[in-house]
Amino acid sequence: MADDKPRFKPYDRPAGGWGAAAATAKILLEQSVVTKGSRALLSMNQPGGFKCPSCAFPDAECKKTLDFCENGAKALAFEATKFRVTREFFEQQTVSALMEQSDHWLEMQGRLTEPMRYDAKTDRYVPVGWDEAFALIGRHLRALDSPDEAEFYTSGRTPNEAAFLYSIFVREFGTNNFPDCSNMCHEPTSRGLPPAIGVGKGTVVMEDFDHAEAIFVIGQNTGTNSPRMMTNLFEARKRGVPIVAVNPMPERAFMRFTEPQSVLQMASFGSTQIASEFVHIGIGGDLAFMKGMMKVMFEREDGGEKVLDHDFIRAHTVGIELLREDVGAQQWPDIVRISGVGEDQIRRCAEIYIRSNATMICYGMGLTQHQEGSRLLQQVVSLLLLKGNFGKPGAGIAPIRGHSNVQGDRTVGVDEKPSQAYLDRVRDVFGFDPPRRHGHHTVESVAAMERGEAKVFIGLGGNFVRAVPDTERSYTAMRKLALTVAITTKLNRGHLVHGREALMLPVISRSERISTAAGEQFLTIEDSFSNVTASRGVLEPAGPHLLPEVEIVCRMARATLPDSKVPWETYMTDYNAIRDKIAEVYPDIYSGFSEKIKNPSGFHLDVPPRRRVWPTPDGKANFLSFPGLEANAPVADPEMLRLATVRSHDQFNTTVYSYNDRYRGVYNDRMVLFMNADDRIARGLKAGCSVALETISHDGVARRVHGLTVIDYPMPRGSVAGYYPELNPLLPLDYHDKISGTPAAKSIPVRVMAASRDAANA
Ligand SMILES: Nc1nc2c(c(=O)[nH]1)N[C@H]1C(S)=C(S)[C@@H](COP(=O)(O)OP(=O)(O)OC[C@H]3O[C@@H](n4cnc5c(=O)[nH]c(N)nc54)[C@H](O)[C@@H]3O)O[C@H]1N2
Ligand SMILES: Nc1nc2c(c(=O)[nH]1)N[C@H]1C(S)=C(S)[C@@H](COP(=O)(O)OP(=O)(O)OC[C@H]3O[C@@H](n4cnc5c(=O)[nH]c(N)nc54)[C@H](O)[C@@H]3O)O[C@H]1N2
Ligand SMILES: [Mo]
Repeated sequence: MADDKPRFKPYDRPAGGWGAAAATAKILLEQSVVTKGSRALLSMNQPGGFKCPSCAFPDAECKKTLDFCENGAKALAFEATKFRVTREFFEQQTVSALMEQSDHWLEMQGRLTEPMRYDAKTDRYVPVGWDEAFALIGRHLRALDSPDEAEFYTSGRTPNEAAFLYSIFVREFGTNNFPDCSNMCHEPTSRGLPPAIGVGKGTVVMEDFDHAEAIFVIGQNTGTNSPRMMTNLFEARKRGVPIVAVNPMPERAFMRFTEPQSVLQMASFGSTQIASEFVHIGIGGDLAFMKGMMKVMFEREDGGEKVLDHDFIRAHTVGIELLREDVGAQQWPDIVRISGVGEDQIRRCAEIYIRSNATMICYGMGLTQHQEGSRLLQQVVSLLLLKGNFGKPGAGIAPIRGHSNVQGDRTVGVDEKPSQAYLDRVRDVFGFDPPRRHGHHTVESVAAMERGEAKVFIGLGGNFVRAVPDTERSYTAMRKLALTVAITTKLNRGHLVHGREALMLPVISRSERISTAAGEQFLTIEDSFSNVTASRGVLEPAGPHLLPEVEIVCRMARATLPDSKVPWETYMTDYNAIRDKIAEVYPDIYSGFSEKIKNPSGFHLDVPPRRRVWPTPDGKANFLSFPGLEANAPVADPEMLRLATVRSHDQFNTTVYSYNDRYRGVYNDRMVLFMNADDRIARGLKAGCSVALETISHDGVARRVHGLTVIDYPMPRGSVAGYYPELNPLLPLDYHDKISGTPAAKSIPVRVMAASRDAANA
């Protein structure tokens, strides 16, 4: 718990700059890794070094001698920490006692050092040998009535080599049950974009920032979650490029930012206003906002002006008529009411868009995590298509991915709905018949556990129970399992909420060296812009008993599949042999992998829309229809507020580094509710009072979170925000995007319940 009183003090300094530099130094000190951490930081994102374990934003093409940010340094410091969780630690406390500790406390205990097995008799984790651990996994998996009774989760820090082998192992075992962190994240990108442009990835590369004439950043907190992208926005701003930030929270980095890489700004305490246009959108208002922009464009066309790229539309697209009809039917008062944005500002943004010959639209969870996230993204595509913003320098769609290799994991086979063509390739390359029926995504896997149909859960990284919706329900579901396995670096809630038997298997992390019988090995990852680069750890592993993720996957496979057709022994030691197989399974994008990866800055995986080639069924880019203005089902309840669950500046997903959120001015507390003062007053609440939130739903389940301190914050009326994962109990499992299954974590309908005596207005 927080050790001090909660404090709210608006942050009046720029984001980045000396504040970030001071924070970086403090973290290295706290984790007692100043020398080791600083040395490692010099290798991070440099040729011959390792890839930052934090976000998926690409490297800066070696332009900088240092390429990391405060939050990358944080991720590294917490990975390289001197603190250790040993067998003595587990001797001293039961799992039930550990359950009482906060997520922050669990994280602070340090790196796991040896494999552990849950002992039900003593309610403690006890040491287990690696061989015994793999044998236990093999026994459980082989005992299942059907391979579909197992769920194989992946979190996006896993490198390509481990993820590829995992996907082969699980398919040879016989299921496509691949719940993945991406299912809660950019799955609307993976599922929504292919019908529109033929690929489920972004279409921009780093150089596009240098050629863009306008940049929209929608629903993304860049300064906190992809800080290195601020450098690109800063450079673009210096060139006079308009930057439109669309967000219900006036995130600090868009307002004022000091570029830590700029000697001049650092020396002069200067800062730059990054957003030339800040659009203070209501939660879920983006569809209406974009339709408003399109309406302006069609109106201008009707008036005889030429604002659309007609040549592009004629040559490359189908379906504009339906879009035009739908947009024409939308009325300004509705657009303004639902978006929460004034008509004049929407017209101004449309003007910026019309004048620009090359526009990039970047987005994050503020767009994906809605009930119609996938279809919403298809309208981002429509907006871009209207001006031919694909396949030219400076233009395109830019989903800013989360985990450092989440995109790569999907590319190399972690996919619960694999294509038949891919399965044919796996069959031809490996000589076994992979299962053809589709498997479970994350939400479906929790439902399967709940029904008692799933028996085994294996987590290759991540903190599944804490990341998924409906916390209590998910805990109960998880506890029904026969075996849970966590392949992991550090202690988290997912190890404490476990099956009847449980294993904790510690791994060598991204920043650490991997040596096998065949010598030192490197790994590869794919960033948000589809660049594949090598990652070589430089630090000694956190302990002598840790194993690389690749080896863990190979040994699970050997223990489970005695008659396997795959040479696991070879892959365990020689990672080039794995890359050769990746090249065979994906010849279109990965041929010559082992050669190409020798290039110090890696190589780019082909994204056909960059060449104006559309791998859709009709070979065209499609304007897909999504009538109306709402990205979430309207709720007829006058008390309703839309809740967005967001990240603070001091967390990485479920990992809580501290209780502060510097840029939003929150200190010593995460149980806060950001609310517009008028919404508070309208509910008769005092500033700073404590409230409970309750989800508005119709399934008869009461979902409440108590003890939230109300903070008067510049939120649009009707929109509130608080922190993930503390507020996950409010997110119903079934409240998700229908196409992708992604939980609508940014638009939970809630009502405020006055929770304590001081709540009523004085
Ligand atoms: N330091 C750090 N870096 C990270 C992570 C981390 O936890 N910490 N997580 C990584 C991962 S896995 C991911 S996916 C990314 C996440 O990076 P982001 O996408 O930036 O994640 P969030 O904090 O969830 O919030 C996104 C933003 O959406 C806004 N928003 C909420 N609702 C709406 C809406 O209806 N419309 C619009 N336009 N905006 C809205 C919020 O105010 C917030 O600014 O970051 C990655 N990088
Ligand atoms: N309400 C709400 N829920 C959300 C979100 C939200 O915005 N709101 N965001 C969603 C999103 S975008 C995501 S991506 C998910 C995140 O879901 P996950 O990816 O499951 O969660 P993380 O917190 O990133 O996982 C952290 C754990 O990964 C392990 N780990 C760290 N590094 C390594 C490594 O190198 N190898 C291995 N094997 N393990 C490692 C450590 O044990 C650490 O505790 O949460 C989702 N849930
Ligand atoms: Mo994510």
